[in-house]
Amino acid sequence: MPDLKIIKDFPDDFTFGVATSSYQIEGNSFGNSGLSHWDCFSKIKGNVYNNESGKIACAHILNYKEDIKLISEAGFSAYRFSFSWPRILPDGKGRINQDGISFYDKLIDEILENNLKTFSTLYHWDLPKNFMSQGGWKNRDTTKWFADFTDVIMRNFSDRLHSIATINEPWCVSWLSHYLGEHAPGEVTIEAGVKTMHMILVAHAEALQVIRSHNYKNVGIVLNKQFVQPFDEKSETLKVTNLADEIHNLWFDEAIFKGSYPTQTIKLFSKYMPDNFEEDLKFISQPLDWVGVNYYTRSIIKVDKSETFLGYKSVKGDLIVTDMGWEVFPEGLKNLIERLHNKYSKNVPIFITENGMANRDCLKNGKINDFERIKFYSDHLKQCKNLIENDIPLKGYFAWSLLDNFEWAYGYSKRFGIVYVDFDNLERIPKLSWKEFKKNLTNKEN
Ligand code: IFM
Repeated sequence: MPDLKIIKDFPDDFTFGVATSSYQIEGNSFGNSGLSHWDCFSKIKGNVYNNESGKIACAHILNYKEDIKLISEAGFSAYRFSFSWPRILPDGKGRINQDGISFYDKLIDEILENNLKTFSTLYHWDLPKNFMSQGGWKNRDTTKWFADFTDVIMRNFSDRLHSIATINEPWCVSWLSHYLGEHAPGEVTIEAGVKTMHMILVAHAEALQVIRSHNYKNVGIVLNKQFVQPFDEKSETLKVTNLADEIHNLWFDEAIFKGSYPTQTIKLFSKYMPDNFEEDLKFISQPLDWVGVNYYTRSIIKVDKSETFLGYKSVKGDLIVTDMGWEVFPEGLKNLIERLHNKYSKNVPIFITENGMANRDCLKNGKINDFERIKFYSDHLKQCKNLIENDIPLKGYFAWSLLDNFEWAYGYSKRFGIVYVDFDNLERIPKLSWKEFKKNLTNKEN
C-alpha cells in the first residue's frame, strides 16, 4: 500500500501546500465578474470537452470557507491561489468590481485565520475578454494593463500576501495557446506564438516593477517544465531535442536569470520577434526572490518533417501514464531542478508550485481510494527529499490540486483533486490521498 510517510523526513521549515486557480474553481458567473478569453474559447464547439466552461466550476465563491477548512484540516501550511483579473476589473482596466475586491478580502482573511500562508498568483490564464479584439498578449499594451492590474492588487491586498507570483506557466500562456492552439485564445500561427513568448516575459517584468515599487519582497514566477529526451541518438534527433528543451524550458530560464535567449531558438524565431526585443532583456531579468516549478511529465522528441517550422513532434514513451496520458517520470523533476539551480537560479529558493496527477477516481460506498495518486506523490516527494539532501534550496511543495476542477480543454473530465467534487451537487468528498496527507502532516489518524 503506498503511503506518504516520507513527509515526516522533510525539514520543519519546509512548506507543504495545495494549489488551485481562479477560473478552474471559482465559478465566474458569480459575483459580477467580467468575462475572460476562456469564456469565449469554450463557446466554440470542439475547443473544450463537452462544451464545458468555468461558469460554475466548483462554485468556490460560495464554498470558499469549506474549501479553506479542508486545506487546514489536512495539516497543510500554505494555500496557492490566483486572482481573477476580470473579477476585479471586468473590462480589464478602469472600473473596479467591488464584489471582486470583497471576495478576495474575505478569502485572504479566511486563509490567514486558518493559519495558512497566502501564496498568490496574479495571472493564471483568465485574460479579460475585452483585450481579445486588441490582440491579447500579442499587444504590448496588455503588458501595461497587466501592470495596472498588479497595482490594484498591491494596493488592496499586498500587506496580507505571503508571496506573489507574477505569471503562472508562461509557456502555456504563449506557445500552447498561440502556436499549438490548445488553450485560449486558440491561435495557431508562428507569429502569435513567437510574439507572445516574448510579451509574456515583458508582462512579468512590468508586474515585477510595480510590485517592487510597493517595497514588496517575496516575489517570483512559476515556470512549467518538462523533462525533454531524444527518441534516438541520431544527431538530427539530438538537435531538435535541444530545440524542444529550449522552447519549453530554457527560453524562460535564460531570459529570467541571464537576460538572454537560447541560441538555437532565437535563430529560428528572429524573423518573428518584436522590434528591438533585445532592449527588454535587462528589464526581464530583474532579480527574483524565488522561482516556482510546476512539474508533471517528460516529453520524448522525434524528428518529424511534417512539422515544418520546428521539425519535430513529441511521441509517446512506454512508462505508466496518468489519465491525461502523461507519463509518470519522477526522475525528471530532480534533473530539471538540479539544472535550474546549478546553471540559472543559483541560490534563489525554489518551490515545486504544482505536481500531481489526473486519475479515473471512482466513488464507491462514499469513498475514493486513489492509491495511484498517493504513489505518484510519494515518488515525486522522494526526488524532492533527495534534492534537499544535495543542498538544493528547495523550500516547498504544492500538490495540484485541492479540488477536482475545470481542467481547461478537458473540461471536467479529468480529476486532479485530493478532494473529489461531485459536479451534480458540488459536494466535496476527501479522497484517500487527502487522508494520507492529513495523517502525515498532522500525525493524526482519521
Ligand atoms: O490544471 C493545470 C493548471 O491550471 C496549470 N498547470 C497544470 C495543471 C494540470 O494540467
